[in-house]
Amino acid sequence: MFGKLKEKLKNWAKKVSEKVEKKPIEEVVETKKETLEKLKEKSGVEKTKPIKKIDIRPKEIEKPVEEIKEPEEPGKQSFFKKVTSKISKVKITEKEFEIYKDELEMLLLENNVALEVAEKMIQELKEKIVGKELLKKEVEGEIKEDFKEIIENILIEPFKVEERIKEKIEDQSKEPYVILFCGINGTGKTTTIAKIAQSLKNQNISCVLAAADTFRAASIEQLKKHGEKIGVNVISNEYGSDPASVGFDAIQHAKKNMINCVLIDTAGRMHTAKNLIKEIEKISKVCKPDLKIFVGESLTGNDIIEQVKSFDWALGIEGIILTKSDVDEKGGTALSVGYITRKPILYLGTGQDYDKIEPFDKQKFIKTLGL
Ligand SMILES: Nc1nc2c(ncn2[C@@H]2O[C@H](COP(=O)(O)OP(=O)(O)O)[C@@H](O)[C@H]2O)c(=O)[nH]1
Ligand SMILES: [Mg+2]
Repeated sequence: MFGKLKEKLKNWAKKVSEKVEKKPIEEVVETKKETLEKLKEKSGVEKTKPIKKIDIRPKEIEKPVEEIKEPEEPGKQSFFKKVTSKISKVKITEKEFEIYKDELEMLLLENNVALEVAEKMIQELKEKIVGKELLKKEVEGEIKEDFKEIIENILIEPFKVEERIKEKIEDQSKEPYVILFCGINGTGKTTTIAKIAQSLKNQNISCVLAAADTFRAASIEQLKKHGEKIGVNVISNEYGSDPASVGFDAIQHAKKNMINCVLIDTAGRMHTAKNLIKEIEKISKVCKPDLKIFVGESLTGNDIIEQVKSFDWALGIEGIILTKSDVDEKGGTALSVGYITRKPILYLGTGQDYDKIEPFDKQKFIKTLGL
């Protein structure tokens, strides 16, 4: 899962680190000179005086030695050693960053990170790293740490769907919690509904499924089959019947039978098909869902952003499920879609079986990227 982005980010950080280490000697000398100049300024010694005559005690050095993170024996470090540990530091200049930047941008774009997000990541990385004094061996780790922080800020924190359902059960309104699923054909809506129904059942939350995809051949049978396997009722009508009324019937069934949750399956529709988008707007108006979830494929790349924007515009989406992340080698979609839409990713679909769904976890995602 997401192996390509992980690999590429790792390689990039390594390459930058190696290139910085192999800086032309003049630049390293420059850095040494600068560091020394600073030290001299701090200590109030005239620049013309030879270095060996500089008389400064450890307390006068700008940063304490501990911050340099060089292994040392306490109390035994000579003044000379302290100076050399300082001067072995490197800095990535703005000019250098510009050279590495293009490669980073390319690898992000190639791995489904949208341009807007790639640009934001690069800008933030630049602010964090350019001009920062680092020991050579620290460069790679610093880049990874910076990426981690950047991604943490980019992704929206998801909420827990079960908790929302439980809140509604506890407020004793006797109304079921209704979730409407939307998205284009074949993304995995029906399968995801079955997975969520199974997961809710495991948590003693009762649910009923509404077969409101009355359009696609065999869709009703598909949902019924899932219902039978999981042991959950499916409310359906004829093919071609009004999907909003199927949703409505399922809600009535839930109210009558004290069922906690209604999951409404809908027909896939292209986000560009205005009449079908109108149809799902009607389902939403009739069924008044507590939660509207967009289901999209992790593999899709930039197109998913256009899809979710259209559904959001028509319905007001509150969360996203990314399916097929198990077969997504890239990983950038997850990074982009949440940031651009400002909607949280709630779950990742990780396979075809009922248990192959995971609540989206930012920290876990960051770890998957090797950061
Ligand atoms: N590998 C993988 N396949 C999935 C996942 N979710 C759904 N699928 C498959 O995607 C195909 C389409 O799913 P379906 O639920 O019918 O999509 P729908 O048209 O949106 O309802 C089916 O073959 C599913 O088994 C997933 O997370 N991983
Ligand atoms: Mg379906």
